[in-house]
Amino acid sequence: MIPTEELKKKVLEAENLQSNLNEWKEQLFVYKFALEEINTKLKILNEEYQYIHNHNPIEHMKSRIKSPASIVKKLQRKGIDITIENALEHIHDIAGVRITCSFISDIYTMYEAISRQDDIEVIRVKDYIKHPKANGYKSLHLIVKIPVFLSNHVEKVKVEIQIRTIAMDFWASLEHKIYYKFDKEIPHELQMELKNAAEAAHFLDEKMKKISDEVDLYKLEAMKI
Ligand code: 0O2
Repeated sequence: MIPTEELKKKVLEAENLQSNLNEWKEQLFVYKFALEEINTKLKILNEEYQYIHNHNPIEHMKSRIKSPASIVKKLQRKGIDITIENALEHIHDIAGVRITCSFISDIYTMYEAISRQDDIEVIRVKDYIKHPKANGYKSLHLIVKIPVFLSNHVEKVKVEIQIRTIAMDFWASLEHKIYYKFDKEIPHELQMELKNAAEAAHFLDEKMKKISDEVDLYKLEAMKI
């Protein structure tokens, strides 16, 4: 049984949190505009690439604003006081875009194209493809800052861009579900199986790229005839 005083404290904390979350919603609207700008930029890059190289580097794109409740959980996980100022400073993925590409080479094509844009400032790169996480997770994570032009000022807004292949994405979505199903304590045998699956996904990425390159060679040969 929870003692009455402790229970009262918990109810008060929950009430404070709820009122914080409602205030936060108003502060987060600028992230929506940042996502709209990034989405437009990525769409243009993809179409231009298709026009010039006859190939779409982006298979699909998904963007989201992190819910205030998830922001609070992440602050708690990091051991940081729950304030909107801390959220804006320490949570880098309040606005997030996930780009899914066909091939690993497309991931770096997109990364370079994004970095070349004058108004985008890349402030952090985590390359989990060259340096996968111990569980097998692979993806390229960028934190960028993009200016949002409001009526009386310009705000530089942080956006997290995750770029991965379809195979990496398949693996990550399943791993994410398993992680939460086992309340973040995945049994050792399953961890090993996931690691093997990540290697299989990487093998598939390399194999598909090889096949695609061979198809390009066939096309070139056919043009010579
Ligand atoms: P959710 O539920 O997806 O939103 P930092 O930015 O350094 O303060 P952070 O944000 O943990 O800390 O950095 P990192 O490593 O770049 O991870 C950001 C996001 O990448 C995570 O967000 C996940 O979406 C994804 N990610 C990272 N590691 C893994 C992993 O091992 N498996 C899977 N499936 N996804 C991963 P959140 O907020 O942690 O989670």
